[in-house]
Amino acid sequence: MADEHAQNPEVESEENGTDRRDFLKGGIALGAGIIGTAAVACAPEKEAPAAKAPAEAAAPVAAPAKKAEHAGPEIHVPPGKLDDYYGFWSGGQSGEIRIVGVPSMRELKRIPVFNRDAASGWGGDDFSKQLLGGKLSGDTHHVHLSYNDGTYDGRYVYVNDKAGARLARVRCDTMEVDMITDIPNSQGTHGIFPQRHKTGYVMCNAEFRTPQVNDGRDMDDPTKYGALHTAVDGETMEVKWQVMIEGNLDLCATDYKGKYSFATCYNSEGGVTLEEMMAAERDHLYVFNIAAIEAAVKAGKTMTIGDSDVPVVDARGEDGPYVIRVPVPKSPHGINIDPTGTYGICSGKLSPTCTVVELDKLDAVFAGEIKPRDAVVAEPEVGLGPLHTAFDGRGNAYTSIFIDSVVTKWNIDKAIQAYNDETIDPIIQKIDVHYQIGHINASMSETKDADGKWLVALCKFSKDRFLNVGPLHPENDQLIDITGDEMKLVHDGPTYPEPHDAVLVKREMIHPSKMMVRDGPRFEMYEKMAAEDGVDLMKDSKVIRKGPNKVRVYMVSVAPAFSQSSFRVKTGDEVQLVITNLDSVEDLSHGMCVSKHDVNFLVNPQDTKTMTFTAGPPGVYWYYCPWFCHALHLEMRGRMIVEA
Ligand code: K7E
Ligand code: CUA
Repeated sequence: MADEHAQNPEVESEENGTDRRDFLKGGIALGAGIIGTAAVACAPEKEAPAAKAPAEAAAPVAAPAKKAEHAGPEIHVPPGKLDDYYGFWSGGQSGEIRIVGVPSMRELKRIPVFNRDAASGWGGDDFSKQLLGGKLSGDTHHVHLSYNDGTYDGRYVYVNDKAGARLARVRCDTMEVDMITDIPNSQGTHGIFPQRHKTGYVMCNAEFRTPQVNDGRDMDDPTKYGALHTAVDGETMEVKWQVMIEGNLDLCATDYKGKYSFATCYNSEGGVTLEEMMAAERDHLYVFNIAAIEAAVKAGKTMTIGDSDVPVVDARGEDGPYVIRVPVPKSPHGINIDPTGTYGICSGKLSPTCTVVELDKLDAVFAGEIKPRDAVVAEPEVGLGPLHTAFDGRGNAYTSIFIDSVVTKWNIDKAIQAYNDETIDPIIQKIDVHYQIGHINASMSETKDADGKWLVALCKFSKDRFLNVGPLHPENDQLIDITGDEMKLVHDGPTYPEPHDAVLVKREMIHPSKMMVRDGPRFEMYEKMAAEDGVDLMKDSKVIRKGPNKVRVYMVSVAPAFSQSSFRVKTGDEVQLVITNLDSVEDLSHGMCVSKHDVNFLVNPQDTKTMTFTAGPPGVYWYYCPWFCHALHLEMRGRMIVEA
């Protein structure tokens, strides 16, 4: 049996598919047992698709009439041809961002953000070390680009670090991080979303409630805990203001007009244990009124917390001018705004439903004319464990269903009709994904230009889909063609754990530079240093003793040589290497590696990099260019002579 499996994994899929696809349902039932009433929200008998035999569940729920086979767009991108979309993937625990070409699903680049990257030297060179402040890990979940007028402006990519409560920015010309901002008074910075009417705020949610101030007080009194919804200026990366709220803030979204931001809230109970967090049947979608908050900040109706001088608006407790709470079934997760900006769709997670909120009704809610729940216009049942929703620009929504391991395609208008007419079924199709899908996104889905071509399903488990590579399996990023009436799975993409979210951006919108762009905070740092030493970074080659134990070494490189074939320092010296790559040939990167000193960094064409280290015991240490750059690449080296 085992042999047979090894040789024919497809047979195994067929045979054991049921177990594999359904194993988490058992887990949930168990969890529900512990927490009592939670069973109601996800009782299998309440959820029709789950009760079906797997083969049946896999079939479209509303079987569409037989149609001519839909050909679909070409997924194969031949050698030498380019993809249509840049996919920006968060790297999860790897702390990075990845650029993936879509539809080929080829990984094109990794952008180190909160991690140490040996290839580029990120985390080791002086600039990144300063940005990271000594931290070398992070947990990136959500990647979003800067906007103008409802679509991407091609300038920045923002990404959160849940572990360190930070927000980083990548510039799209160099595809490097230029700024990182610490979010004050926060832990578990999770959902982020930039404003979409222009490059304004990037809103950041704190998922974990903590004592405010978190300095040892109130540790055993969770009623005094709070969480912050934070506005960071997307241009300057300064924290502008925060709103304090009583519940956990999970996913984040913004509208298309610049009026509102949103946060899903699980644990409105304010619990600190699983049982406490799941006690109530309802949680909330928080809606933040940005103009009202700005007015309060301007009028000084704010406080500060601890050492932070960021103005904080206290909006805990009742609905008011700053925030309203739309009741939704317990423990919601994703909040996604449809491309027309009309609806916010809140995915149920523990409830098999998506709650559709009509955004134009929110003004009336804030005015006290209608109740928050009156803004809900639909609540379709989509499957067990709905997490996130994407859009095709044709009125359809695609929700990732974690427990059922499917993507559910449903029609928003029909769901609204079905809210008052049970005979209408808004569900168009459910397609199996492999397995346990988390995020989902469609091409341009988070913009008004959603084009309904490709859907990416980021599956948390790959199980039998790839060769066994040991206990840690790859994730499985699947590509689905959504151009036709029916979704079609067209590609499995193994990825290193753990992409959470991805956005797909038309390639015309992104314009990376082939040479380093010599501006921004990194170059300000180098120019200041060079000015202090009277050095021209683009031509000078100098060894400058800066103190009894401090040496700065300026060098330039042109393939296949460094401008110095040797330099001298003393044991124990703090040595700072400043290397400029003068080559202006596309793709001609050099680097600097110093033998036995843990010094290794990349210097791209027209770039400068610096790294600081301590010179070791007396002796000769070869430094060399580690990037294959020339026929004489191996000769591109010199001696660091360390004297006693
Ligand atoms: Cu759903 Cu961190 Cu976006 Cu993961 S979160 S799935
Ligand atoms: Cu320069 Cu290898």
